[in-house]
Amino acid sequence: MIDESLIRRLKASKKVAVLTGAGVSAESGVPTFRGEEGMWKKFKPEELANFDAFMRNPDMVWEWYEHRKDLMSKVKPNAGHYAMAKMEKLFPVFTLITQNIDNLHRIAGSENILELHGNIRRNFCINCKKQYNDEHLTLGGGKVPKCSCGGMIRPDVVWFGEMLPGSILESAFKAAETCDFFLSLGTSAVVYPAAMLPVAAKKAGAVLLEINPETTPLTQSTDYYIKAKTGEVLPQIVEAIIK
Ligand code: BV8
Ligand code: ZN
Repeated sequence: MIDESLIRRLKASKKVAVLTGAGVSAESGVPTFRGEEGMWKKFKPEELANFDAFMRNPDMVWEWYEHRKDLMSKVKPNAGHYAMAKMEKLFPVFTLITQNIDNLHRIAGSENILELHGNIRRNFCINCKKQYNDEHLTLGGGKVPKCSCGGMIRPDVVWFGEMLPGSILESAFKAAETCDFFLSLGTSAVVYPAAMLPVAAKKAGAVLLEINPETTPLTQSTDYYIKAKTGEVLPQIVEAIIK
């Protein structure tokens, strides 16, 4: 049962901001990073999601991303993504900040999306920065593709040790620091600077809700913590606001 006061305070909000993590896509079949079945169990982030690993072994890193591109092209948004898209229409100001690179929020119909860690459908040449969408590349060869200038092409995602896109991060902090209500959904809240956003929102006076089947380092600072899957509880929250 969702806390009455949570719904009342959410309904009364004019500006809402949301941070989503891999947990929101788990019910679509996209493996998370740090959960039990998490991807990082098999790989270490330092081995794959960083520029040095790519330069040391471009084909291996590229092949890992081809595997994830293939997986993400086959999955569909789940009820949690659709609930987020509906929620966007219920508030005068609604900002969806995502750490996910799987494009599922966009496919589910969300519009105002800040992609903090990039998007796996996009790629660029490390030499001349020319952009290549997946449809411009022949995937599946397991070999890093080459740009017309001869440079290697990499996925347009933020690797460890890399800066997040400046203007996107700035807009995310602005949304967090000016919202009335902040939802932290399906994230382990351990990757920075994204993990600073819910804390910044709380500090600026927002009501802070976390939805996650596991507690996280953020849980103790929340106003509300719902121990549940986002795909199950987000539609109930949208239902309750519309009523
Ligand atoms: C940077 C790449 C520095 C794309 C990823 C302090 C300040 C600044 C940086 C740091 C800092 N401390 C440490 C750092 C370095 C590092 C960092 O944070 N390390 C951590 C691990 C300690 N940060 C960085 O390197 C960042 N860059 O700051 O650069 C800099 C500064 C100046 C100049 C130059 C450089 C870059 C961070 C981005 C790294 N890229 N991915 C890709 O291949 O995917 S990170 C990776 O983790 C993903 O992007 C993912 O989005 C992100 C966060 O993970 P989550 O989304 O939370 O997923 P996770 O599996 O962890 O958790 C899932 C949760 O869902 C779980 O809690 C689970 O219980 C829950 N769940 C499961 N099922 C459900 C569910 N919830 C709801 N419903 C369900 N059904
Ligand atoms: Zn190039």
